[in-house]
Formats: sequence, C-alpha cells, structure tokens
Amino acid sequence: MKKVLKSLLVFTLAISMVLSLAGCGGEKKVQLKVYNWGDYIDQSVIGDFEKKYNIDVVYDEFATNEEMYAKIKAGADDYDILVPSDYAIKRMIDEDMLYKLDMSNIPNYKYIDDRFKDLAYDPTNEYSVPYMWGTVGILYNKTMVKEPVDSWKILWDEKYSKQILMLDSLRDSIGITLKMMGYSLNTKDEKELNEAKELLIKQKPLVLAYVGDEVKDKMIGGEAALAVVWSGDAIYMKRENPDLEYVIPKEGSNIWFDAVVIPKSSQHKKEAELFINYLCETEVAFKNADFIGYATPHVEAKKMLPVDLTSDKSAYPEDGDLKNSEVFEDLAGSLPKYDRIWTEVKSK
Ligand code: N2P
Repeated sequence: MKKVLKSLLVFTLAISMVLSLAGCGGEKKVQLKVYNWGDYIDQSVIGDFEKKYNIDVVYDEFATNEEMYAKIKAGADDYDILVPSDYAIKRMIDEDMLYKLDMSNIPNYKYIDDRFKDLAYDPTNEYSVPYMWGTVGILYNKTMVKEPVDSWKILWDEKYSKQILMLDSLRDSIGITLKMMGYSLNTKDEKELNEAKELLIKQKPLVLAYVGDEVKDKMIGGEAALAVVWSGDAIYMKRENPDLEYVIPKEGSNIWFDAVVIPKSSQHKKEAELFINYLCETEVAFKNADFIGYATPHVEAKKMLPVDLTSDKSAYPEDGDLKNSEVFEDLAGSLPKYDRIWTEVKSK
C-alpha cells in the first residue's frame, strides 16, 4: 500500500513538473480579437493567419458603425482590430479611442492606391489602413420592376407596397431620404431633418422589413422587388441571382471607405499591426475582395480580380456615377437628432 502511495506521489510530482515546465517554457499563444462587419472577409484567410503566425484569432461581427461604436465606447471588450467606416473613424480619432499605427510594421501599405490616402477622416493616414470601399444604392429584381430605376423615389411608390427592403442603419436610411430631396446627407438643418423623418414614417407601411445581412437571402430568393444595399453585397447577390440589378440613383448617394484601425483597448498592438499588414498582402487582399465582392483599394489585388468584377460599375463605379455622392461626416452634436428620428421611425 505504502509503495502504491509513494509511486502515486512520484507520478503526481512528475506530471506537475511537466505541466509547469510547459507553462513557463512555451509562450502563451496571443489571442487577437477582431471586430468586423458581417460577411466581410474570406474566413480562410483567418485560419491561414493563425497557422502562419501561431496566433489565435477571435472573430466577432457587427451590422452597423453605431453598434460597433457603442460596444467599444462601453469598454465591454478588449478588441485589437476594428473595421469602421470613415465617419466612425473620425469620431473615434477625435475621442482619442484609437492608437496611431506604426507604419514600419505595415510595409504592405505601399500597395494601397493613393486615391484612398489623405482622406478627410484620417488626413495624415496615421490611424487607419483602407480595407474596402463602395456605395449605397438600389438593388432591384428585373422580373418584378419593369420601369427604369434611377431615383430613390421608387422606394416611396405604393405600387411596391411590402416589396421594399430598407437598411436597418440610421445614417444610410436617413441619408438616402435626404439625398432624394436634394439635401446633403450630412445636414444638421432641423427643417430638412424633419422632412426626412416625415417621409420615412410615410414610407413605413410600404416597407417589408428593415434588414442587415439578411437582405442577401431575401433578394436572392425573390422575396422582395427593391432593396437598399451596399455595393459589394449587390455584387454577391447579382452573382447568385442574375435577375438582380444595382443602380446608384441620379440624386446621388453615399460613397464610403471602411478601414482597419486599432482601438486603445488593444492588448496586442504589435500583433494587430502584423494582422493589418497581412490583410494588405496581395494574395490575401485578392482573396477577400474576390470572395466578398466589395471594391478593394489594393492596387495589386485589383489587377488579379476577374475582369467581369472590376469592369462592373456596381462595384467599381466611375467618377461620373458618383458626381452627386458624398462621404458621411461625423455629426458630432447633431447625432442625437438623427438618433431620435430613427427611433421614432422604427417605433411607429
Ligand atoms: C458587409 C458590410 C459592408 C460595409 N456586410 C458597408 N460599409
């Protein structure tokens, strides 16, 4: 019995020595927390990154800039990587929520087209690296809509009652309503904003649903005739259902830039920069742009894409298609007004 106890003790000691050696010898794997838009990456590149650098990636998704911002501001999670749009980046810079990037760790930044540098949201390119860009427009089903689609006004046509999908995103939905009336989608004017609110309330009975990424299944499945969508998602849906077409209405739209940033909650700035640099590797940038359909700002990756994608003006509009379009600005003090409008519209 004694002998058994003794050998048990020796065995336990041996095991705990092995465990503690493993603990101090092998470095603990870094866990990189990435927070990106839904359906906005080719997941295989995440697995490849984990293998290549022996880093674990925890990957979460958001549906709007507002959702992402609220979560970061609340300090709920220590994310290392975010992919906000222009105006949200500007706000986070102003509120000191982002790290400056050490560009010597991101040499692949050289592949980013100059037209996506020095933009107003990050004029010195110190905080963000462009990921994708695009527009907001109308996706319609040619078998259900027989007339030409060139104006936001069609989304208020009673003929299409309960066949219209709107984006569940306050800047986009209020923004296109303002554009329809010929106003700026960054207006702070009380009267213009009230008009937009009344119009959105009036439109509500015609709206089948306010949606996010579900728009894709619904439009591919022919459940609605018209939807407000982002350009890259339009590409994806057109590939799946050739009856679908995308237009940027003549009144103009929103042109947006989504870029990668490191929030100050990050515990792993070096690895986060490694991840950004990895996203800018030509092969990786190509895979992402090819898979999701959004337009890449990466010069070399764009060259590798199929011509039918890069020549499709839905994804890569020409300057002429964008002449009345604007970039969202951070609304600062006027944001609560927009918030109230959207809450009122949604609760009617
Ligand atoms: C992808 C979301 C696209 C981002 N589902 C629009 N800025």
